[in-house]
Amino acid sequence: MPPRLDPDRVRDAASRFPPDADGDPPPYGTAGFRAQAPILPPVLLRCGLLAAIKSLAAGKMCGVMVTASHNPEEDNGAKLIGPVGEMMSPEWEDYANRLVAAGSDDQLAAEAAAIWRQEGIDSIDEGRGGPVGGVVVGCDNRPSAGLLVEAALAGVACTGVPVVRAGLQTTPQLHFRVRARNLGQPWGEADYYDRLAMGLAKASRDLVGDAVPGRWAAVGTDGLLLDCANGVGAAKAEALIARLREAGCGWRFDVRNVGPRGLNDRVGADHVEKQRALPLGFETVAKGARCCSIDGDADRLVYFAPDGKRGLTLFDGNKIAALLALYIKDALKGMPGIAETFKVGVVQTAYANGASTNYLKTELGLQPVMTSTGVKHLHREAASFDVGVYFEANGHGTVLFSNDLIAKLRKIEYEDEAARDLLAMAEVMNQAVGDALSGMLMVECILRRKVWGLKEWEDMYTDLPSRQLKVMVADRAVIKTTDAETRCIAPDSLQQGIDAAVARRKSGRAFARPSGTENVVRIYAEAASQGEADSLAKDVARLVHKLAGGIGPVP
Ligand code: 16G
Ligand code: MG
Repeated sequence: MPPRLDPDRVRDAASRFPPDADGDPPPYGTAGFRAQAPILPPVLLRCGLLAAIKSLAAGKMCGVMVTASHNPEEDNGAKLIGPVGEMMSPEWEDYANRLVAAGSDDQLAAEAAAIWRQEGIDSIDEGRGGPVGGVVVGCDNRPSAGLLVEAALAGVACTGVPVVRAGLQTTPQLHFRVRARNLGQPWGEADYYDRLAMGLAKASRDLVGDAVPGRWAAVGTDGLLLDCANGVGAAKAEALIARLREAGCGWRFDVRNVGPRGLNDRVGADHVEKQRALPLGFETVAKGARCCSIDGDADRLVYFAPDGKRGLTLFDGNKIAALLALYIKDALKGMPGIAETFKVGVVQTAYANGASTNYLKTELGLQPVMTSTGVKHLHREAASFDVGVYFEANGHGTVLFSNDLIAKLRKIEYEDEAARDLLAMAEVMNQAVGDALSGMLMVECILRRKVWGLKEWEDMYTDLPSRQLKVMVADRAVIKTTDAETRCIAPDSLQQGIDAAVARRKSGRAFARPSGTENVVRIYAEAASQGEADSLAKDVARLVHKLAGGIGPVP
């Protein structure tokens, strides 16, 4: 029977997963829905239903990932995945909000039918829509995942679209798999590990013609300690490492914080980046050891080295982006005459430390593009380049390669080593979304290829001292920003106040933006000294508190 929207099934499913009387449903935030798990079953039902409608409209597979990323274990959420492995467009975010706002069973059936019609699904024939895709549903390792996955599956079932239960997945794995499936490529979980392992073998030049012997062995650097935030990434990192071993890779990995309890609790990329503190379980790690942290759903990556005094040296998303961009620039030097025809770009947000932006400009001759916070914004911008590196300071990011460039590189790969290096990088770096595990392999590969320790990486540039604060407000929407969130246009006079505070500091820069995930206003400040960065952040926090209806004490 062809898929169809059965209003009775919608009503029936909605009555099995009714809205929670005590909690308002969350709005679609920066990266999907996130809330306390008990209020989410009706939201997941709606996400499943919407993904099924999207899949019918596109004639392709779509996905639902049940996760709340780096949030506490009691939270959960949903990330929706479109047919090219991308995050949903703003139009579909609106649809998602409409479905979630439909409180009663009848309202939901009516709203779903309206979207169904709006997308012209009844008039999509096999010729236009192609074969029906389906919806793949995955989840992280939160205890609430089981019920929420069932709710999502019930939503898909309202339409008769085929469903695939992917079980435990990292978010980037699920994005990768949706994209691969729709490109007609192998798309099982094992295919994900294969692609990364084979890509890495080529990137490290071990399995290609003019291999440098022993590249798989550690060159001048020891193994990597990996903090998995007690999340789903732990088991997946172990599976990946097992696949690397099979391929002959002898690199040493020490996988820690493998769960199942303590998800994101003083561990993981968010903790390391925001608190600048060692994750639990790393207290006795030797000074200077190469360590990295991923977050609860393994789409963020930061590196760090313990400083021997319970603190650390951080290698955040900007440092990772700089390393990747340098590697790409070096590869392009090996392709004179051709490289000039490629458009290489780096995308950052306002959180990028000024020193990183300066490095990209002055050392690499790149002009970084700034976007608003949130992977979807950076990803879209990066996709406009032939090679687009994007990273948020918090460790979300990847490197995208255009189809055009891949085709050009394939034509010359047999005679051109640099072309092979770039093609290998495109295999290692997840082309659907930022992926901590794939980023980690690429960083490891580059450090070994360059025979760099952390010291050399650290010395690429020195971050300006910075400080982040958050201000509790009654309604964060009173803050309105422009220019990729670098300037405030409301409330009145806030920006003038920030400008005056910045002008009083050497190399000062500061901004305030409403969070997309919590009801707070976030403040970022940097300056020539830590003291000035701290006092600048405090000044801006005071202004926001005063002009934007702050609640409680000024931070
Ligand atoms: C989400 C976003 C991340 C962004 C962060 C900002 C994705 C997959 N994740 O974690 O990109 O940096 O939100 O949070 O898009 P904020 O708006 O609360 O500062
Ligand atoms: Mg995450």
